[in-house]
Amino acid sequence: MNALLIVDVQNDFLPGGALAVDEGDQIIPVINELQEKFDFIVATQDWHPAIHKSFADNHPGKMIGDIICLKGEEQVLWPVHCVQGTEGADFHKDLNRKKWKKVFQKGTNPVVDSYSGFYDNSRRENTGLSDYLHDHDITDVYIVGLAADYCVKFTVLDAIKEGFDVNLVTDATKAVNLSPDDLENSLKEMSKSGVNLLSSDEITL
Ligand code: VGL
Ligand code: ZN
Repeated sequence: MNALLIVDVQNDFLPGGALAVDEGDQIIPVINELQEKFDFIVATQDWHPAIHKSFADNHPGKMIGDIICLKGEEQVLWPVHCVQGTEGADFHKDLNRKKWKKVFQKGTNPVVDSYSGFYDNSRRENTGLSDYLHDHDITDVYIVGLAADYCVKFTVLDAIKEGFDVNLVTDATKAVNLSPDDLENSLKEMSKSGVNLLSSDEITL
């Protein structure tokens, strides 16, 4: 059975937000149209406490984009974003949520970041997403959302590791591109791992 997995389509990742992804809003109508083709839809939500250690502001003297070591993992420092209960953490108002079965929140542990919708970056904790999909006999996952070079990429890679057939809908994702070739490199990395890249109009279920 097929599932649509919508990653982090939240105000802070959209134009005007704290960690805005260029043209991120362009994927909203594409995702809404795509939702009509699916019966099983779940979403992830970046959901940080204000004291989260991925925020540059919580490291005096450090700047956005600096890389530090956090609990043994390389950590990019981000602007304050997706703080629990704030408008920035909310889903975009035009994103249709009527058919969503469940939202999986991530990044709640203040000392570990969590890009993937399945596991935190240290792989010690999981969100329950994998069990939830397996329990509902989901075999094929179609992934959309933000950002292609961070949360979408790591969600895709984990979905493959968890045994799903994974499709990335390329016109329903956009990248942060801290470096200009981040999107291209991410697509290459995901392809090597076995993701199927396709555009939304190619999806006939
Ligand atoms: C994300 C950076 C920090 C994402 C979340 O959703 O891609 N990126 N937190
Ligand atoms: Zn985050």
